[in-house]
Amino acid sequence: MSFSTHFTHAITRRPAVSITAGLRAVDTGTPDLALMQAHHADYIATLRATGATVVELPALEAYPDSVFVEDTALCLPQGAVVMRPGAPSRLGEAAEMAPHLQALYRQVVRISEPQSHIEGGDILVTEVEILVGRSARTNAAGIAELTRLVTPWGHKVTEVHTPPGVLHFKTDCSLLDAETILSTTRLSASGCFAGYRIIDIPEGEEAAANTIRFNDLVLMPAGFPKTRDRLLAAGYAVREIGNSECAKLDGGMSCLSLRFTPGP
Ligand code: CIR
Repeated sequence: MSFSTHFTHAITRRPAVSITAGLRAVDTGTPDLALMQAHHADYIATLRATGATVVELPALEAYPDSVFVEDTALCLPQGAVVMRPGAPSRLGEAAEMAPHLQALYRQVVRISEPQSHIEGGDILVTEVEILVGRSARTNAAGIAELTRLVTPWGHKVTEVHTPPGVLHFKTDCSLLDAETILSTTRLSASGCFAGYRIIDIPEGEEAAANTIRFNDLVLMPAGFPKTRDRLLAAGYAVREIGNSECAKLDGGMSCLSLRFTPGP
C-alpha cells in the first residue's frame, strides 16, 4: 500500500466565523459560511467513506484561515513536522496543531529557526521524494530545515519552484497514485515532474489542479467537467466536492486536511 496515497487518519478543523477575514490574493466576494460548512461536511463524510478516522477540531476564531489545516504540518509515516507558516497571521496556527499531532504520533518535531518559513501547501509527498516549492510562503531556510529534520527518517527532499502568482506549489498539482501527478501545464513545463506520469489539467480549468488522492478516491472541486472526465477516463474513482467558498480564499481540497497513518 502506498504511504503517499493511503491513510488511516485525517485531521480537519471547522471553519471559523472569522473566515470572512481570511487571506486572499484577489477579492472575489465574501465567503458564505453556511455554504462553506455544508461543503466541509461533505468533504469529511467523503474522507470517512473510505474507512478513515477523521478528527474534527473546533473552529479557531483568532485565526481566520485555520480551516486550511494542511499548512500547519507535514505528516509522514515516521513522524510529524510542525511548520512555520510564511503568512504572519497564520504563524500561530501551527502551535495550535502540535498537541493534536502529539496525541497520535510518537515523534513530532518542529521547524523552529526564526528565518525559516514553510507551509504544507508547498509540499507534495510522493512515494520516492518530498517535492517542496519555493513560494511567497516557503523560503530556502524553511526547506533546508525540513531537509535536516526528515533526512534521518529516510526521505529525500527536492526543492522546486511554485509558479509566480500561484499561492502554493500544490495549488497547481496533486498526486493521483504512486507514479502519476495531475498538474497544470504552467507548472509541469518547468520539468519538475521528470520521471512521473503527468495528467495535464485542461486549459481553463487550472483551479481544478488541487485534488487529493485519499485511499481509493480522488476528491476534486466541483465544476470542472473536463478535468473530471479526464480523471474518470484514466480509471480513478472521483468525488466532486463543492469548493466555491474556499476558492474565494485560494483554498482547495488538499488545504482542508492533514492526511496520515501514524507510525508504529
Ligand atoms: C492563505 O492564503 O493562506 C489561505 N487563504 C489559503 C490557504 C490554502 N492552503 C493550501 O493551499 N494548502
